[in-house]
Amino acid sequence: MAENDNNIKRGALVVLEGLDRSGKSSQSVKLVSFLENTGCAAELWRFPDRETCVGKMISSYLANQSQLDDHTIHLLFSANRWEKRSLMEDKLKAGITLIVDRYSYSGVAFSSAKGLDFEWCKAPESGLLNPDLVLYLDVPPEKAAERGGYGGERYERLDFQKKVGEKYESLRDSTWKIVDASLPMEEVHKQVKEYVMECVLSCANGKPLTQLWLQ
Ligand code: Z5A
Ligand code: MG
Repeated sequence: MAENDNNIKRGALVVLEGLDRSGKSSQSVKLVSFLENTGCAAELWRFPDRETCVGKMISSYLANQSQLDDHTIHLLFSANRWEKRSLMEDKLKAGITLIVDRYSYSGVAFSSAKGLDFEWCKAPESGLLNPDLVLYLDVPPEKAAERGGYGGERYERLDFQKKVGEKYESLRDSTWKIVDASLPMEEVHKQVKEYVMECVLSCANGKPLTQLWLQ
């Protein structure tokens, strides 16, 4: 795909990011059903996609059932996105909006919080599809830790989550909208769907599909 693809009428690529337990998966599900109810074609995607061969290796690592070098797991997360890139492009061009639960920003924020070089972490993500909108669900790590299920997988520690939050801050750009995710779920949904509707309409009217972090 050329960098300056025509102003094609297409679906929107919407990414949800945020600390663990910030509510990304809950809001992604609500968004897709809201879009479907308004007659807009939409699909729910998530990374890691644990169904592929690469995804199964990631899943075993996250559950502490296997050990991998930090660089290796970083590249596996990235490969897991690359293996889905052309399908994502086809869906968007077919007019389907993709609501994506975590993307490249999680990859860079988590790996650089472990101590890997920030720019090195961004490099393998370069050339993936650029989201039209990144919804960052902003919640203090202490508050997220009080929510259900925290502590089960690798990375779910308060000190580490604070570092991840700092790395996310360095990744913000003009596609990001910061959402107050400490509010009750329905309030968060209200904010999120307004941003998404505006984005879906602008993509339906025609918008180039661009690539992430190209030099
Ligand atoms: N990772 C990485 O290192 N590199 C990469 O490239 C990628 C990921 C893509 C697995 O991710 C790990 O992989 C993750 C980053 C790393 N780190 N860890 N650990 P995952 O997406 O599979 O993680 P998860 O198990 O789905 O958890 P999560 O995403 O962190 O949670 P969430 O989706 O943000 O939250 P939720 O499941 O919607 O809600 C959590 C709980 O809070 C639940 O009980 C809700 O009912 C409750 N909740 C949600 N919203 C609210 C509000 N507003 N108020 C009160 N309670 C709420
Ligand atoms: Mg989730």
